Amino acid sequence: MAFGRSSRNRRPVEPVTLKILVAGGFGVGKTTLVGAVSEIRPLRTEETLSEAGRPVDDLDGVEAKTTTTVAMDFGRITLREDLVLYLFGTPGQDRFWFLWDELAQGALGAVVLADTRRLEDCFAAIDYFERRGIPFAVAVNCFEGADRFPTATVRAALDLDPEVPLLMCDARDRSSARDVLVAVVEHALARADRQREPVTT
Ligand SMILES: Nc1nc2c(ncn2[C@@H]2O[C@H](COP(=O)(O)OP(=O)(O)OP(=O)(O)O)[C@@H](O)[C@H]2O)c(=O)[nH]1
Ligand SMILES: [Mg+2]
Repeated sequence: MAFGRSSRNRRPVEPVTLKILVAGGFGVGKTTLVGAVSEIRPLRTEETLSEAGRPVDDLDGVEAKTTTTVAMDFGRITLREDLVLYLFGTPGQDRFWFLWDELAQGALGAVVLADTRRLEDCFAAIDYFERRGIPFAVAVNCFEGADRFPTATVRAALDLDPEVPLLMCDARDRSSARDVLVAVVEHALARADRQREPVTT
Protein backbone atom coordinates (compact mmCIF):
# COMPACT_ATOMS: atom_id res chain seq x y z
CA MET A 1 0.00 0.00 0.00
CA ALA A 2 1.35 3.39 -0.95
CA PHE A 3 1.54 5.97 1.81
CA GLY A 4 -0.06 9.32 1.20
CA ARG A 5 1.86 12.49 1.79
CA SER A 6 -0.19 13.28 4.84
CA SER A 7 1.98 13.73 7.90
CA ARG A 8 -0.56 11.59 9.75
CA ASN A 9 1.00 8.58 8.10
CA ARG A 10 4.48 9.37 9.28
CA ARG A 11 5.80 7.85 12.44
CA PRO A 12 6.40 10.54 15.06
CA VAL A 13 10.08 11.37 15.39
CA GLU A 14 11.53 10.94 18.83
CA PRO A 15 13.84 13.95 19.07
CA VAL A 16 17.36 13.83 20.37
CA THR A 17 17.67 16.22 23.29
CA LEU A 18 20.95 17.96 23.98
CA LYS A 19 21.99 20.12 26.87
CA ILE A 20 23.77 23.38 26.19
CA LEU A 21 25.10 25.81 28.78
CA VAL A 22 25.00 29.56 28.31
CA ALA A 23 27.84 31.08 30.30
CA GLY A 24 29.87 34.25 30.56
CA GLY A 25 30.50 37.12 32.92
CA PHE A 26 28.09 39.13 35.00
CA GLY A 27 25.41 40.98 33.02
CA VAL A 28 26.66 39.89 29.59
CA GLY A 29 23.19 38.84 28.38
CA LYS A 30 22.83 35.15 29.29
CA THR A 31 19.28 35.43 30.61
CA THR A 32 18.41 37.64 27.63
CA LEU A 33 19.72 35.05 25.14
CA VAL A 34 17.86 32.13 26.72
CA GLY A 35 14.67 34.23 26.80
CA ALA A 36 15.07 35.30 23.17
CA VAL A 37 15.24 31.78 21.74
CA SER A 38 13.20 29.71 24.14
CA GLU A 39 9.92 28.35 22.84
CA ILE A 40 8.71 27.74 26.37
CA ARG A 41 8.40 30.49 28.92
CA PRO A 42 11.90 30.41 30.34
CA LEU A 43 12.37 29.54 33.95
CA ARG A 44 14.34 32.30 35.56
CA THR A 45 15.83 32.63 38.97
CA GLU A 46 16.35 36.35 39.11
CA GLU A 47 16.83 38.37 42.26
CA THR A 48 16.84 42.12 42.51
CA LEU A 49 20.28 43.67 42.72
CA SER A 50 20.45 45.42 46.05
CA GLU A 51 22.28 48.38 47.45
CA ALA A 52 24.10 45.91 49.68
CA GLY A 53 25.45 44.16 46.59
CA ARG A 54 26.89 47.30 45.03
CA PRO A 55 30.47 46.78 46.15
CA VAL A 56 30.60 43.29 44.57
CA ASP A 57 28.24 43.64 41.61
CA ASP A 58 30.12 45.53 38.91
CA LEU A 59 27.48 47.32 36.83
CA ASP A 60 29.82 49.18 34.48
CA GLY A 61 28.22 49.03 31.03
CA VAL A 62 24.93 47.54 32.30
CA GLU A 63 23.83 50.36 34.59
CA ALA A 64 20.16 49.73 33.71
CA LYS A 65 20.37 46.21 35.12
CA THR A 66 18.09 45.64 38.10
CA THR A 67 18.16 41.87 38.53
CA THR A 68 20.71 39.04 38.44
CA THR A 69 20.50 35.28 38.00
CA VAL A 70 21.08 33.42 41.25
CA ALA A 71 20.70 29.78 40.18
CA MET A 72 20.06 29.33 36.46
CA ASP A 73 17.91 30.09 33.45
CA PHE A 74 16.20 27.26 31.68
CA GLY A 75 14.75 27.23 28.19
CA ARG A 76 14.14 24.96 25.22
CA ILE A 77 14.51 25.34 21.47
CA THR A 78 13.69 22.88 18.70
CA LEU A 79 16.43 23.28 16.09
CA ARG A 80 15.02 20.54 13.89
CA GLU A 81 12.11 18.17 14.20
CA ASP A 82 14.54 15.59 15.54
CA LEU A 83 16.82 17.88 17.57
CA VAL A 84 15.85 19.76 20.70
CA LEU A 85 18.20 21.81 22.86
CA TYR A 86 17.73 22.36 26.54
CA LEU A 87 19.41 25.59 27.51
CA PHE A 88 20.88 26.24 30.92
CA GLY A 89 21.96 29.79 31.60
CA THR A 90 24.52 29.99 34.37
CA PRO A 91 24.65 32.66 37.06
CA GLY A 92 27.21 35.30 36.14
CA GLN A 93 28.57 36.29 39.47
CA ASP A 94 31.65 34.70 41.00
CA ARG A 95 29.87 33.89 44.22
CA PHE A 96 27.72 31.29 42.40
CA TRP A 97 30.61 29.29 40.94
CA PHE A 98 29.73 26.30 43.11
CA LEU A 99 26.65 25.72 40.91
CA TRP A 100 28.62 25.31 37.71
CA ASP A 101 29.68 21.69 38.19
CA GLU A 102 26.06 20.65 38.67
CA LEU A 103 24.93 22.59 35.63
CA ALA A 104 27.77 21.31 33.44
CA GLN A 105 26.97 17.62 33.98
CA GLY A 106 25.94 16.00 30.73
CA ALA A 107 26.33 19.16 28.69
CA LEU A 108 27.14 18.64 25.01
CA GLY A 109 28.59 22.11 24.71
CA ALA A 110 28.46 25.70 25.83
CA VAL A 111 28.10 29.26 24.64
CA VAL A 112 30.45 31.75 26.26
CA LEU A 113 28.98 35.22 25.91
CA ALA A 114 31.44 38.09 25.87
CA ASP A 115 31.23 41.88 25.97
CA THR A 116 34.18 43.67 24.34
CA ARG A 117 34.00 46.38 27.03
CA ARG A 118 34.80 43.76 29.67
CA LEU A 119 36.38 40.93 27.77
CA GLU A 120 38.26 39.65 30.79
CA ASP A 121 34.95 38.72 32.43
CA CYS A 122 34.62 35.70 30.17
CA PHE A 123 38.12 34.31 30.78
CA ALA A 124 36.96 32.23 33.75
CA ALA A 125 34.19 30.58 31.69
CA ILE A 126 36.59 29.82 28.82
CA ASP A 127 39.12 28.31 31.25
CA TYR A 128 36.38 26.26 32.86
CA PHE A 129 35.26 24.63 29.61
CA GLU A 130 38.78 24.20 28.23
CA ARG A 131 39.89 22.43 31.38
CA ARG A 132 36.95 20.04 31.30
CA GLY A 133 37.10 19.42 27.56
CA ILE A 134 33.57 20.75 27.01
CA PRO A 135 33.28 22.16 23.47
CA PHE A 136 32.22 25.79 23.38
CA ALA A 137 31.71 28.72 21.04
CA VAL A 138 32.31 32.35 21.96
CA ALA A 139 29.59 34.85 21.07
CA VAL A 140 30.31 38.56 21.39
CA ASN A 141 27.08 40.27 22.48
CA CYS A 142 27.24 43.56 20.58
CA PHE A 143 25.82 46.12 22.99
CA GLU A 144 25.16 49.55 21.55
CA GLY A 145 27.98 51.88 22.44
CA ALA A 146 30.55 49.10 22.66
CA ASP A 147 33.40 49.33 20.16
CA ARG A 148 33.23 46.78 17.35
CA PHE A 149 36.36 44.76 16.75
CA PRO A 150 37.19 42.35 13.94
CA THR A 151 36.71 38.74 14.99
CA ALA A 152 40.44 38.12 14.49
CA THR A 153 41.24 40.77 17.12
CA VAL A 154 38.81 39.30 19.64
CA ARG A 155 40.07 35.80 18.88
CA ALA A 156 43.64 36.88 19.55
CA ALA A 157 42.68 38.73 22.75
CA LEU A 158 40.96 35.60 24.04
CA ASP A 159 43.77 33.33 22.82
CA LEU A 160 41.22 30.94 21.32
CA ASP A 161 42.13 27.71 19.59
CA PRO A 162 41.54 28.05 15.85
CA GLU A 163 38.67 25.56 15.80
CA VAL A 164 36.64 27.38 18.48
CA PRO A 165 33.80 29.25 16.71
CA LEU A 166 33.65 32.98 17.38
CA LEU A 167 30.53 34.92 16.38
CA MET A 168 29.10 38.38 16.80
CA CYS A 169 25.53 38.32 18.10
CA ASP A 170 22.65 40.28 19.56
CA ALA A 171 21.41 38.29 22.53
CA ARG A 172 17.98 39.95 22.24
CA ASP A 173 17.46 38.72 18.70
CA ARG A 174 15.98 35.26 18.26
CA SER A 175 17.62 34.39 14.95
CA SER A 176 21.00 35.76 16.03
CA ALA A 177 20.87 33.75 19.25
CA ARG A 178 19.74 30.69 17.31
CA ASP A 179 22.77 31.02 14.97
CA VAL A 180 25.02 30.92 18.02
CA LEU A 181 23.40 27.73 19.28
CA VAL A 182 23.69 26.09 15.85
CA ALA A 183 27.41 26.97 15.80
CA VAL A 184 27.95 25.32 19.19
CA VAL A 185 26.07 22.16 18.23
CA GLU A 186 27.91 21.84 14.90
CA HIS A 187 31.24 22.40 16.60
CA ALA A 188 30.51 19.87 19.36
CA LEU A 189 29.27 17.22 16.91
CA ALA A 190 32.24 17.74 14.56
CA ARG A 191 34.60 17.33 17.47
CA ALA A 192 32.81 14.18 18.64
CA ASP A 193 33.15 12.81 15.08
CA ARG A 194 36.87 13.56 15.00
CA GLN A 195 37.35 11.84 18.34
CA ARG A 196 35.61 8.73 17.03
CA GLU A 197 37.85 8.50 13.97
CA PRO A 198 40.52 5.83 14.30
CA VAL A 199 44.00 7.27 14.71
CA THR A 200 46.15 6.49 11.67
CA THR A 201 49.89 6.65 11.90
N1 LIG B 1 21.73 47.00 24.50
C1 LIG B 1 21.73 45.71 24.79
N2 LIG B 1 21.35 45.35 26.01
C2 LIG B 1 21.36 44.05 26.31
C3 LIG B 1 21.76 43.06 25.39
N3 LIG B 1 21.71 41.85 25.99
C4 LIG B 1 21.30 42.10 27.25
N4 LIG B 1 21.07 43.41 27.45
C5 LIG B 1 20.68 44.07 28.69
O1 LIG B 1 21.79 43.90 29.54
C6 LIG B 1 21.36 43.60 30.85
C7 LIG B 1 21.95 42.28 31.31
O2 LIG B 1 21.31 41.21 30.68
P1 LIG B 1 21.04 39.80 31.39
O3 LIG B 1 20.48 38.94 30.30
O4 LIG B 1 20.30 39.93 32.66
O5 LIG B 1 22.53 39.35 31.70
P2 LIG B 1 23.00 38.03 32.46
O6 LIG B 1 24.26 37.63 31.78
O7 LIG B 1 21.93 37.03 32.55
O8 LIG B 1 23.32 38.63 33.90
P3 LIG B 1 23.63 37.83 35.29
O9 LIG B 1 22.68 36.71 35.39
O10 LIG B 1 23.41 38.86 36.36
O11 LIG B 1 25.06 37.44 35.20
C8 LIG B 1 19.84 43.62 30.82
O12 LIG B 1 19.43 44.90 31.26
C9 LIG B 1 19.51 43.41 29.36
O13 LIG B 1 18.30 44.02 28.98
C10 LIG B 1 22.14 43.49 24.09
O14 LIG B 1 22.47 42.69 23.22
N5 LIG B 1 22.11 44.82 23.84
MG1 LIG C 1 21.20 36.11 34.13
